[in-house]
Amino acid sequence: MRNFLKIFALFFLFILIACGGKKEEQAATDKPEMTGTPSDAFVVEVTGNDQMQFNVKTIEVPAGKKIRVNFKHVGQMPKETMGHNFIILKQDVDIAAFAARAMNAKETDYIPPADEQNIIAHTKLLGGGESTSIEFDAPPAGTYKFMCSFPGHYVMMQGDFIVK
Ligand SMILES: [Cu+2]
Repeated sequence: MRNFLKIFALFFLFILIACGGKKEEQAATDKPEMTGTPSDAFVVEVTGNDQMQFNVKTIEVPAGKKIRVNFKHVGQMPKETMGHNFIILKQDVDIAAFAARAMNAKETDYIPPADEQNIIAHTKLLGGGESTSIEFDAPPAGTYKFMCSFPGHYVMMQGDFIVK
């Protein structure tokens, strides 16, 4: 009987410790989420894959809002051969001409420095499994082009970014 009580007490202690540890762990992982992004941003989830495709052809966002784009490369290929970025161009920019200039800008992740003025927002270049986030103010209402500027990708990897 004594032994039984001892074991029971040990068991009870073990549960206490286990639960205590779990609670602490949860609190630690909860923290970044609570202090992370401002809650007023409109969130858009975009992915790119090894088949050279975005998950969306059209993105609609509200005007006058802060926009957060969570961008993830859901493939496995490295960024040297299947890199993806997410770029929103200003309205008067020719997407084919921009893509042609971008091809020569490997050192800057295919964002030509001289073209920064033609871009509303862009992410860095990702390889398979990587992800990133950007935040920016929604441009004035209208339809914009989004694209990936990795050489040859824009033909398949583009769509409309609509602000209304
Ligand atoms: Cu791409």
